[in-house]
Amino acid sequence: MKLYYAPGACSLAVHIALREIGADFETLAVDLAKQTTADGTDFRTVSPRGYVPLLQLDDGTHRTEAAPLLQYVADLDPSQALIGLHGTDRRLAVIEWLGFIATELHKMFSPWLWHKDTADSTRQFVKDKLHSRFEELDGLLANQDYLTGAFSVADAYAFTIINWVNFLALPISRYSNLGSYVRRVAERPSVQEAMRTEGLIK
Ligand SMILES: N[C@@H](CCC(=O)N[C@@H](CS)C(=O)NCC(=O)O)C(=O)O
Repeated sequence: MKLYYAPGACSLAVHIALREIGADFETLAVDLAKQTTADGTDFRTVSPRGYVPLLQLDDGTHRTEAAPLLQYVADLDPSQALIGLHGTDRRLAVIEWLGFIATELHKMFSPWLWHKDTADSTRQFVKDKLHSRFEELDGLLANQDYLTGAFSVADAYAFTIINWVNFLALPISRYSNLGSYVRRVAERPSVQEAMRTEGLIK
């Protein structure tokens, strides 16, 4: 498999999951602004939508969308520890969180907070929405280490998106449990390795 990624982008979640399960894969960085890959390919020829994550499977198939890719990677591990067995409450809970993160966090941050020309009123609306989501997560994480008890692909995704507060200089110190959670996830060897590979840490 080959993961097309941009450093620190939502593709980091899939990168973390691949490392968590010990998958055999390679990575290829994409410059999203220039739409070129590190080997000089026009990214649009690989991904007409022009976004990461994109996972090239061993038969050459290209697949996108962070939440489904996370489910796919978690299922590659026979134990399915990162998602839960089919038909279990844990699996439903993990998939529920993936949907929540994709629609209520990921697509709230992106594109609105990333673009300098987003209107101030829109920016404030997004920040207010995120505040209520962060408050909810902060309350939940007062009593548990991870979103569904044990670490799952939902945590890889949540960590990746919440970590954007550091790029955007958004304060999260008021959400102390959420801050501890981000640090807890960041300490996992898979996360350290993925972030090092992406050049986010030394
Ligand atoms: N629907 C896609 C969206 C992925 C997405 O927004 N990727 C961003 C990085 S986090 C990107 O590549 N943006 C560049 C672009 O859209 O041109 C998903 O959920 O995976």
